[in-house]
Order: sequence, then C-alpha cells, then structure tokens
Amino acid sequence: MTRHVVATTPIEGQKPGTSGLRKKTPVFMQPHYLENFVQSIFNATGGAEGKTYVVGGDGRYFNDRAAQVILRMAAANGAKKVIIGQNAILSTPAASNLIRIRETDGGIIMSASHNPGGPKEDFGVKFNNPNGGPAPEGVTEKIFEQTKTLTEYAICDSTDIDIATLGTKTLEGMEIEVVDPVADYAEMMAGIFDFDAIKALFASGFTLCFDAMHAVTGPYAKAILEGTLGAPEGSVVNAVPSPDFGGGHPDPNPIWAKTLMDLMFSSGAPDFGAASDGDGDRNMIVGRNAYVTPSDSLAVLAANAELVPAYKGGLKGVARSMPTSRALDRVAEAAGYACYETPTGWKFFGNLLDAGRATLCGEESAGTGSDHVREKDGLWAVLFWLNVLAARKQSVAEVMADHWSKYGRNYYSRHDYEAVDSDAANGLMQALRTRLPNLKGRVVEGMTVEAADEFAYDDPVDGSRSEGQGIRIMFKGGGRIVFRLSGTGTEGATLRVYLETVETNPAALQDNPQNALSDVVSAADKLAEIRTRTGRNAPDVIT
Ligand code: VG1
Ligand code: CO
Repeated sequence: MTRHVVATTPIEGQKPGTSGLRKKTPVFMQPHYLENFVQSIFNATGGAEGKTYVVGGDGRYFNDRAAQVILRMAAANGAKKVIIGQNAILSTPAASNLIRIRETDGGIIMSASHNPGGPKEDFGVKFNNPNGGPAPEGVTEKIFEQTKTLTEYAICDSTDIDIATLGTKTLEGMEIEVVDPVADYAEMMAGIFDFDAIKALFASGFTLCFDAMHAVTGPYAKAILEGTLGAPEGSVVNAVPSPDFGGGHPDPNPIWAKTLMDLMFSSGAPDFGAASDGDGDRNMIVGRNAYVTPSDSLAVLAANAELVPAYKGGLKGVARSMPTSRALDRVAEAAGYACYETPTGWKFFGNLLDAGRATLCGEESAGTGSDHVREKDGLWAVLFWLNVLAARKQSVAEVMADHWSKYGRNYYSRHDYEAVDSDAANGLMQALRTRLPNLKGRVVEGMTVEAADEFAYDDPVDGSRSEGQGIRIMFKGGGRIVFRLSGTGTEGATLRVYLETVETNPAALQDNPQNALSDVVSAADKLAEIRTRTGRNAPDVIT
C-alpha cells in the first residue's frame, strides 16, 4: 500500500475569492500548500470516496506538477475515477461541459484565469460543483474553514502518471481517463450554432484574427475556427499554450490585447477580431475600427439570440453582474423577459441557469455565457458573434450602430487601481460607506444623486443573501458609479471603479465613451477621494 497520511499544519488560509484560491505560484509550490487545499476541498464536500471528478487546467506553470499531485491525492482519498484532459489541459468552459455531460461529482480546475503565469506569477485552484459551475459561497466557506483546521492529508506514492497518452489507466484502484480536451467541447458548439452559415461566411472571404494570447483556447480555436469552419490558416494567432503565456498578460482587453487592437484599427484590419483569456472563459470582441465593450456585447447577443439555432425559441430571461452596464436591461425590457442583477462572479448565475430563469448572462469583465455550461465561455461568445454576423450580413460597426439607435447607448468604462495599499483601499470604501446615507440629493459635477447604497443580493432561487457586494451611486438621468474591491487580485488591493452614463437620443450619440464619461469620472474622484486616498493620479488600467 502506497497511501500515506501526512501530518500537516493549516495553510495561510486566504478566503477563496470569486474564483477559488489564487496565490503567487511560489506560495502554491511550498511544501504541503497545494496538498492542504486539495484535501480541504475533499473534506469540505463530504470526502472523495467513490466519487468521480474532472481535472484540468489552463496549462500555466506548475499546471502539470499540480495535476500529478491531485491525481495521487484523489486516489489516496478513495475516488473512483478522474477524467483528465490530455496533458492536464482543459479550458474552464470545457471542464464545465465535461463535469455536466459525464455527470461527475464535480471538478478541480487549475487556473488563475487572466492573471499572468510563470514561476513568479500566479496560480490558482478552484472546485466546481456537479452542475459544472464554480462552488457557491456555502461550499467555498466550508473549504476555507477546512484550510484553517486541517491536520493531515492523504496521498499515494507514485511515479508520474502518463497523462500525455489518451485512454484509461489505474492508480491504486482509481481509474484515470485521459481525454482529448477539445472533442466534446467542439461537438457541443456544433450543436448550438449554425455552423453551415458560419462556414459560408468564411467561404465568402470573411476574415478573422483570433488571438489566443498563448493560452488555453489556442487548440480549441484552431480546431473549430480553422479546422471545422474553414477560417484561413493563420487566422488563430498565439495559438500554442505556453506556461508563462509568452511572458504576456492573458487578459483580453484593449490594454493587454493591444497588438490585436492595433491590427483592428489599421488599414489591414480583418473583418473581425477576438481574443480569450488564460483559461478560455473570457472574450474580447472587436470589429474593424469598432471595439465592442463586454457590456454592449452581452446586450447585442441577447437582442440577436433568436438568430442562433439553440436560442431560436427565445430567451427565458437574462442576468448580469451588478457592475455590468444596464444596456442589457433595455433589451430585456423591450423583449419582455426578466433581467436579474447579481453580485460579481459567475457562481451567482448558477442558480438562475439551473432553475431555468435565465438563458444568457454576462459580466462587464469580458465574461459572457449561457445555460450550455455553468461558466462563462470565451469561444462560445466568438462563435455567437460569427453566427450573428453571418445571419445579419452586416459588419460589427453596423450591428452596433443599429443596436444603439434602437436601444440607446450606455457609455461605460472601468478604471482599475492595482496593488493599492490595502489599508488605503479599505479606508476609501469605509469612508464612502459611512457617507452613503447623506448622498441622496447631492449635486456632483452637475449630476444629482438619486440613490446610493451598498449592493446586497438575495438569491431568488435558494434564498441565500450576499452582502457587501459593491457601493453604487445612481444619478438622475441614468448615470452610475460603482466602487468595489477585487476578490481575485494577489497583491495589495485592487480598486475597481465602474462608470456609466446613458444616451437615448440617437442624434446625440458620441464616438468616444471616455469623453461622454468625463463628468462621471471626476464625480467618482470627488466622491471617493481616489487620488488623495490611493496616492494615484490615474488608473493603472482603463477598459
Ligand atoms: C474579476 C472580475 C469578475 C470575474 C472574476 C473572475 O473579479 O471583475 O467579473 O467574475 O474576475 O473571472 P474581481 O473580484 O477581481 O473584480 V476569471 O476570468 O478570473 O474566472
Ligand atoms: Co478566466
């Protein structure tokens, strides 16, 4: 018997944030650290005995080593089976799909998503429930409690298991099935979208550049866009996943995907540009000379959903995270279905999707998805756009112009202040909090505060309540500022300021959202004293 029970001491237990536990890679590589977290997952979910799990990750540095540890621990904890992507690779939406179609007891995903990877960068582990979605707060709380009290974990002795070869093997009686990471996902996409229409689009000479950012979507995008749909070879760039994402920051936004943005605003721009993040759940959409904000993209997909075979019967409802712009609300209102407002993080959509109350959902941070899985899905969003463009026979810019003239335009931007001193960031939030009751009626930069509160969410399905989900200040006429601290940063605190204003007069639409938002931006600084409290003159990232 090669099973060992190793005595251990609790890890420095950071409360898992919106997407599991994220830490600097060297922290995860400390003796017992990863092991303690994995054992905490098993203990908090009723043990691994007799269970089946999906395991995979985004291929970042330490992904392969961590996978071997998880396999040896699952076996030592009595798991029946692990389904693992070849070379421990699975995009987050592909993992969610596998958990669902194989009806497993959940999955362990290794990723720090859009955070950089490498020996000095970030690593992460998260547990997904049997519905395929990120563990809800009740479960992450239990895991957190385990990390503080754990005294031992179980692991098998074993040389490395061959996870490069497809097929089934065993470890201490546990079955390990190594699967092609792309196949099931590609099949699901073919069942959702009008692949014939998209093939015809490419056959007509339509051009695309998909930037996989050296991250996990490379193989998926190559197989589906170039292989199945006939996009010219070379349409998918940076397609080979690398442990440090080519030294880049795999976050699909205009800052980190600047090369793609430059291409799309140049004379040689293809018809369509897109990018995805480290683990393949985020997306960026950009047309020729036309960047589409994630909030707008969500609204456009909802408005055009009936062009997609899987959604042609109409949407049951939609959902967006609170800081996401209210462009979606206008589409829902016009169509006559519900639009739910949830806290930041995909886990809050799970109940609405499971209960059949929402079909599409999304976040301002470049996450869009539907009830096909229980995660956001980058490539799905790209295929959705291609399906819409193929059906409407219009460019991205034309689709956007039509949308805004019909529904009005929500100008939107997010300003991030990264690695801010934690005390300063908490102080800023606390000061705002105490001033909330006195803000109503106050005039800031010519705008009157209509309401101000700290967002709390009562889940309409299970009745659970989540408090402290961001401070929001609403102005008469539809402007809004939201302040919140990131739950996924790994250094100091990240202050996110979400800025929005609305224009419903088609004749008054402007091109530059930052101009349209200038009053809202200065109001944010006045209300929260951002500069003086953080010592920063400008945000680190504007999206
Ligand atoms: C960020 C985003 C949030 C997203 C989360 C996980 O969280 O703002 O919308 O759900 O990342 O995305 P925060 O707490 O840092 O603002 V991913 O692509 O890491 O799974
Ligand atoms: Co991600």
